[in-house]
Amino acid sequence: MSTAMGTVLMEDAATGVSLSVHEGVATVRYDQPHSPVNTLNTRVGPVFEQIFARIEQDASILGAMLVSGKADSWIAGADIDELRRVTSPVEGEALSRGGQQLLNRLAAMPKPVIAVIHGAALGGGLEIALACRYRIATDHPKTVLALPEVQLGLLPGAGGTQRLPRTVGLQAALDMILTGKNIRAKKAWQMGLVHELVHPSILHDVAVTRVRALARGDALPVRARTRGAREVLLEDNALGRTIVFRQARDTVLKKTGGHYPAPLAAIAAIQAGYLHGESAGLLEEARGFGALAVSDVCRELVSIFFATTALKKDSGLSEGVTADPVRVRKIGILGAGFMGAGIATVAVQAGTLVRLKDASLERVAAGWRAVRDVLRERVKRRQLTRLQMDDTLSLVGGTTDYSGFANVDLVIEAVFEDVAVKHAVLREVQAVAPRAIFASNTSTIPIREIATAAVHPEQVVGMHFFSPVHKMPLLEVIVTPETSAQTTATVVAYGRQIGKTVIVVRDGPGFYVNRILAPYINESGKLLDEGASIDAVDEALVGFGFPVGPITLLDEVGLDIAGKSGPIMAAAFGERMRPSVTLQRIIESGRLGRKAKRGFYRYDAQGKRQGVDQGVYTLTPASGSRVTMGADEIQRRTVLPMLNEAVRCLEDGIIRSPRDGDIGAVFGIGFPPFRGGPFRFLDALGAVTVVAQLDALNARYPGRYEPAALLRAKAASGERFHP
Ligand code: 3H9
Repeated sequence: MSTAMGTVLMEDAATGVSLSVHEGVATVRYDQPHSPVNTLNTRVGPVFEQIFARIEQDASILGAMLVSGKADSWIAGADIDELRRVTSPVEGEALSRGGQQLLNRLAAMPKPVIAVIHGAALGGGLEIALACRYRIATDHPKTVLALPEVQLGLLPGAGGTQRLPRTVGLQAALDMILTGKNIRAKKAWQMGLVHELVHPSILHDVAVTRVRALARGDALPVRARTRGAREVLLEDNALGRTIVFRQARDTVLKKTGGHYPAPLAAIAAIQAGYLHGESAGLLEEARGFGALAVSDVCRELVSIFFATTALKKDSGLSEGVTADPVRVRKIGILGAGFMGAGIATVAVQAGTLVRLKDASLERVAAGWRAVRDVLRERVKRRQLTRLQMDDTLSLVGGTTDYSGFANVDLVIEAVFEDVAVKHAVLREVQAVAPRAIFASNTSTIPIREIATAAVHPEQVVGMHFFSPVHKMPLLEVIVTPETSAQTTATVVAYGRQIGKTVIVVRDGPGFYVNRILAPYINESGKLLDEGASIDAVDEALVGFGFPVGPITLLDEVGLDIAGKSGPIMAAAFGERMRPSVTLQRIIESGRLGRKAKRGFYRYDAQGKRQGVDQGVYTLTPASGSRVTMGADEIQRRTVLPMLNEAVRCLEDGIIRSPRDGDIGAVFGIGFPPFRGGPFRFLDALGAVTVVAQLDALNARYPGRYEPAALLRAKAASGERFHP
């Protein structure tokens, strides 16, 4: 059969792989059926194998190009769903060996095969490209290259640990493999990861020319990778490399607290390649891949990947309810402070027009500068051009009145946390923009209470962003019984448009994230009441896997802010949320935390943290007398109430599912990703064990550790939260 692409030589409908040839240049096209992306699975491997054999044997073929049939993505790596069904290290190792052999074959092809990349080339996808003779990519924002395996608790298992360092240098490869970060097309070209960048419109034609040239044996113009003095000094000799590997290991251990085995296994595989040659490196890579594929950490990280993916498609509406989201083109933001400016920053980057309103022009200007500073930083990192920055900044307009609000689709308020102030702005907004959705970014006031001032309560909703907005991935959308389906659908869709992972929760004090945080923070304070030391508490919880300890978190958030929410939570939930004496006294003492350079810790003039402020101990009921508490005890006393509260939120219908509860905790407060989230962690511990531990604590501290009824029910039935 002949098509525009030439004569089709082979076609496998089941995998979507085809081989065609046109005037000597073959095209291997991958278009996986029923899937938005191309993945590598055990079915497609043998088909590629046959195609490579055909290319080699067919005298009419000079060389080939490997292209994707998907509009904007190349190959997204191994099929993660298939990987999670691996049951033994031996099986995982065999999978990796299979991938390595296929790509070794590709790399050894006497005829040139080139990777023609438009869209994401990730994991095994990039490993295929690395095995090709030449890589040509489009200079397009959708074209990104990465080895994100460590983010799934894995290592690149199809030769990536060997080919990448030889392609881009050891340190650049370590950086990519140990972080999994995306490399944009231009950077990929600068670092030598791809040979050539072209505009998408000429990709095909240039690729054909390159195949012909390579087949003729012509040398192609290759951009010589500039190697800095550091690279030459450290990478070209064994001693220098030993230093690089040691530093990489130290950095990984410092960053991960030893909780993530994948980066260390990747380093071991890369090092084995340098020390004993590529074959030894590949063996180590496959061994590491097999062991990691069945590890608990991998299982939890993969669960987070699938939960996040599922949330991308979730409308946020209850089952059976449908509503079309309104397209949000222009928004108003009330309050140009830290949060307001942060929201404006993410909004304009998604192309939304923003009206930023505050009481004075000075404040509006300060908000505008905050947006500009984030964009400038992106220019500095070459993620944005100056022109793009100027275009983006021009989307922010400032005002001290409601001018320009008449046609906004959505207003987000980030004004002072006072219900009277919220009511006033809500009334004003509904007068000037009656059709706009009104979203509150409050973290403490129930949305229902705010909505009492509304003419259109169905248009009132909560959008709880986390600080700093441009970095924190979560958005908690809070709905009241009166919030309309269209309001919810619109806000959820918009949250996603600005790059957030969105969970929809029901209204209630603290919503979800702050509610589960409250008993954890309070119990940490109570440990201080009993004489535990501040650093012991923080260290125990960093040891558990939180990014910072609870006492540090209080200093970071601000003690005044924590002081506001404490009484609200205690009024709503009683004993188990009552703030500790130490917490109350430290707030009364006027300490504000890091922002005022005075909190539980001391800070220098630049705001850099020094040590614990020993003066704080005189404020504790233990009045300076100290007790030694083990990390285990500290973790049990603080983490169990957080898990218990998460179950109560599920029981009360605050969250819709354990999945949302896990994602909210991981993305909102940094609950250790390798533990999968509160519900997955509960499943791992077993409800019976947790109930027994809570009962024992509750006997010692009545009313604070009473297990949630649903948790008891799970313990009795033996059911898990996740299937
Ligand atoms: C690896 O490669 C190991 C090798 O080194 C060694 C092998 C021996 N597998 O995110 P989206 C699905 S490890 C299975 O909504 P986007 C996804 O679940 C792998 N499924 O789209 C969803 O399915 P559904 C390393 C995958 O445009 C649909 O595609 N690779 C995979 O926002 C759409 O996804 C990675 O870690 C996969 N690899 O983002 C890349 N990829 O429609 C992981 C996607 O049924 N993937 N799906 O809900 C991503 O980062 C993003 O999905 C991507 C697209 C950027 C590709």
